[in-house]
Amino acid sequence: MLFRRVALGTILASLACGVLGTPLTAQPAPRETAAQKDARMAWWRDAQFGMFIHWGAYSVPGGVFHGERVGGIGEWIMNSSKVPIPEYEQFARAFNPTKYDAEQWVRTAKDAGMKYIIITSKHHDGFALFDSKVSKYDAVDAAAYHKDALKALAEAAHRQGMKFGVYYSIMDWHHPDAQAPSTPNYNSRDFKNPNFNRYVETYMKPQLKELLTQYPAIDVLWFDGEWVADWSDEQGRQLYDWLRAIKPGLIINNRVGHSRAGMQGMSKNPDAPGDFGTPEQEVPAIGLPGVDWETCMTMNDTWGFKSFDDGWKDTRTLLRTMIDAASKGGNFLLNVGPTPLGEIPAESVARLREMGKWMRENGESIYATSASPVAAPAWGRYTSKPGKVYAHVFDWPKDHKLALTGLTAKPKAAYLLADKKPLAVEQVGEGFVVTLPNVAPSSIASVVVVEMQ
Ligand code: H79
Repeated sequence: MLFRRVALGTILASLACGVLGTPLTAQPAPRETAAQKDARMAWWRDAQFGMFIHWGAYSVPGGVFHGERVGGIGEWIMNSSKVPIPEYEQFARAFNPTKYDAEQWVRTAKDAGMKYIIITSKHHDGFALFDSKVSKYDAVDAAAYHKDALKALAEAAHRQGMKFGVYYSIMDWHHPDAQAPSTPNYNSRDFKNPNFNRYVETYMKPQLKELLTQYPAIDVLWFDGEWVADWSDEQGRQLYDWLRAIKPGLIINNRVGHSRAGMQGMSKNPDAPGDFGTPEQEVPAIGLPGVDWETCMTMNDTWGFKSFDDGWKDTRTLLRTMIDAASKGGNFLLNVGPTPLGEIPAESVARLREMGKWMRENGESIYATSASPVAAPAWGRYTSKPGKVYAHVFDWPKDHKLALTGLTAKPKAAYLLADKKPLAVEQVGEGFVVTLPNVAPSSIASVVVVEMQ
């Protein structure tokens, strides 16, 4: 029976091939055991820390329209300033990043301790950074650049041993079969396009197939803009299955479906498609056992470049946020918004360098760790690995006595990751206390490794 179904699927696929050159019929869902899912998710769970890149036509105005500074996030300028489509296309035309150095971007991410990169292949504005054959609205055909900006980064990531993924917006403010007719209220939540399915079948799916088949390694698909009225969990499920049939090892976020619970980012419906939840600009209060998630966050107050946004978080805040996410079992996807010329802003580079310095010394307490088995202590956060608990001390106790709050078993040993020198552990009442040296090795987070029996 199985063989008959496969054969029928192949016939349908080849029929669709004849029309569009790509098999666009739904494939049966790949069956996956829990162990197979664990194997597929393994690199992502161990990676913990990645770079998000928002780059596109919106980087050109950089938050300024007709000489006015525009409020809100930079990549939403088309919607915020109600820019008519032909006028917005001029930003795409002007996109010409002559200073873009893909190898350098990857090195910057790698030196920061990041293990993967996710870049906007197409944001809500519809402009694609890659050379799409089903569209002229891309960096090759519509922009002065005339080059595939995504391919260079995919290749550089591949060469430097970094995992690589792409963001793709289901919502498309430029496509006539998607949200374009809603102009200039592109984000109207009740607008429906009777031709939306044509956009899905002849544009979005072919573009996704191009991304999955024409680039060295697309390890993650990171959807967004899934809240449009024309999308549903059911369509998301079909798209998820179709993508995994093309590339079985692919990891796909939960915004492929339609039931995200606001900016908290987890799916409302437990059967919704997707491999991981996507809290945006926040770390959940507690993690959920068995649920994968990744907090994405900006370094200032925008994703896409804004020339005048100076709301930079400091390195300490950024690192502690990453540690907080790790302590609850989540990844941290930290954003940069390169300039239209192709430079990662100096403020971002400086923070990434400092984060890299901390990660080189303390990465063992982050990579491949699991959520803390006990609640967060008042002085910082715990992460864990088999046989080890990592105590991330944010606030160095004045009496140098660190109470290992929540730990009920007697530790075998304790030492600072910074110097590996053994520290005394004593039992006080029901709990255990580590005697620390007078001076904290790090003002950001000093890591005490607690070895358990
Ligand atoms: O790409 C970046 C932003 O442009 C995009 N996501 C990140 C990764 C984004 N951030 N904020 N928004 C989009 C604003 C969208 C807010 C809402 Fe909704 C859309 C409010 C109501 C509809 C989605 C559905 C969020 C809450 C409910």
